[in-house]
Amino acid sequence: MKFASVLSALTFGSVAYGHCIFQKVSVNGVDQGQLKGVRAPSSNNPIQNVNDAGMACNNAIQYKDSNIINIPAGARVGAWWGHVIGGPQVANDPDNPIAPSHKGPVSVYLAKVDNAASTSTSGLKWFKIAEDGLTNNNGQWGVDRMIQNQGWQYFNFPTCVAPGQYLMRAELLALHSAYSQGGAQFYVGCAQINVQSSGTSTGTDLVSFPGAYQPNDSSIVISIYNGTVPNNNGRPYKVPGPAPLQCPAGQPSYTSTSTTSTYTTTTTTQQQPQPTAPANGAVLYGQCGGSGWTGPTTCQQGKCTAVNDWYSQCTP
Ligand SMILES: [Cu+2]
Repeated sequence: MKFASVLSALTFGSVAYGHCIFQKVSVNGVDQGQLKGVRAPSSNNPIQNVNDAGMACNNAIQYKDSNIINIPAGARVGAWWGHVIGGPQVANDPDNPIAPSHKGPVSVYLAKVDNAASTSTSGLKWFKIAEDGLTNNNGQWGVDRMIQNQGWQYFNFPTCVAPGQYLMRAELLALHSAYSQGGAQFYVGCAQINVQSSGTSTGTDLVSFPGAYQPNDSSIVISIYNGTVPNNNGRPYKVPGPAPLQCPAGQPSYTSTSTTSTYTTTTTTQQQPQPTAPANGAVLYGQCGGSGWTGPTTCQQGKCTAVNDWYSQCTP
């Protein structure tokens, strides 16, 4: 019946629209501002062709400024996703920050650039610095943790990344329709950052976007559901792309001793920031606990407050 088929087409269409856009960054709990230092499209449509040029930093960029976000190596960084620009599309939008059907991993990559505000996004060499895939025991994905954190995809910025400017690429891979080739949905966006660090690494396992992923990659063409449980049938899930950068053990985080950082990018002879010796407890806004955390559990300043199961932070 014609009416019924139109109706089901409409229903199917609306289901597919629970997409999202990467649109801001936080550094050690400090929100850097909506659309500040990021390159964002106005469309929340995914990319479904891994060879699309937009796999680097998305297509049809609508929002772009010349801000460059300072990130001290070792910081707790957040990438914020919303259903549309600004977050909810309607009041109590159930698809904000993304439709919960969109199970899958989230990742972060960096590419070293001369000028983060002006660089082209083609031809860059990227390395992965963070990923959050599937925890098998409960079928929870990186996307689920992002939703629990009100759109924030949190990760620890590696301590050993060399200072200077980078594009930081956030990637969210939705696997709900990934059972056939071309069904996986990639959401990507880039931020313009300046790393403050005493590290020396400019990455390992460098890849290109597009190029890093194959259309038939077993992490990209996959049925994640066992009945109604999205647990990949109890099997581990390998997040696509290379392994995240591993820093040598014992490298101290870059910490600024004052609230206004003295580090500046405008001087020609840059002062190297001096890493402080590992002190007693985490710095203010630093991480002080959470599942899997092996760092300090006390605070030099403030008190250690649990944000969620995975992250506790020193707050004033
Ligand atoms: Cu979608």
